Amino acid sequence: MFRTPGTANRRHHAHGGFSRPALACGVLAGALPLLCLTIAAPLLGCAALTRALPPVEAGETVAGLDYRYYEGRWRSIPDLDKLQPAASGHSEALDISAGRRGDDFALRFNGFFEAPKTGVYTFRLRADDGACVRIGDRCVVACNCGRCACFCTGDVHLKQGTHPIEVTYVERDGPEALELWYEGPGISRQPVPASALTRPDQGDGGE
Ligand SMILES: [Ca+2]
Repeated sequence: MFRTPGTANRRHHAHGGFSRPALACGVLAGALPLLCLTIAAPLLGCAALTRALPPVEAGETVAGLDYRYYEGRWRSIPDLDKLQPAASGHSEALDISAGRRGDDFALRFNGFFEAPKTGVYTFRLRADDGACVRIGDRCVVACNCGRCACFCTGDVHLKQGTHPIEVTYVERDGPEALELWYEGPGISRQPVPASALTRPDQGDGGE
């Protein structure tokens, strides 16, 4: 049974059970950055989940994701469009070891997510310190959890096929973590496997 679209960005504790409603603690990113917070989807310009996103023509793809790495000290995910990456490359999946140091960096992963069937997909995100997942033009889930072990959850209605995915991540200090789980039509809750993620083939043979 899948939840009704439009209930994006709920917050759960890592070991099961619902926390207080997400909006009860939803604030703009950065306002209280070290507390466990869920960012209300509308505040991030997230579209209502009312229609299935159509797939895109991805062309030739290979396994993995493209990433860009940024250095700086931020309390929440910065506007990476305004920043120059310090490095870039490819990763097999959402691998934050692409960061070149332990603290004060951000990563942006881009590629494609393969939806094997049309339906509602639920994504569960845990990030230390913060992260945001976009699919197509939708902000699916975002959290600015700091060091707490909670998952933020969001839904997106996808048509079968290939969809652009972007995951941004920021690490300020202390431990770091990024986990993305999903469930959907015919898919039980599990970490998003590398096999569901691809990137454009840039003629490097996937290297
Ligand atoms: Ca951290």
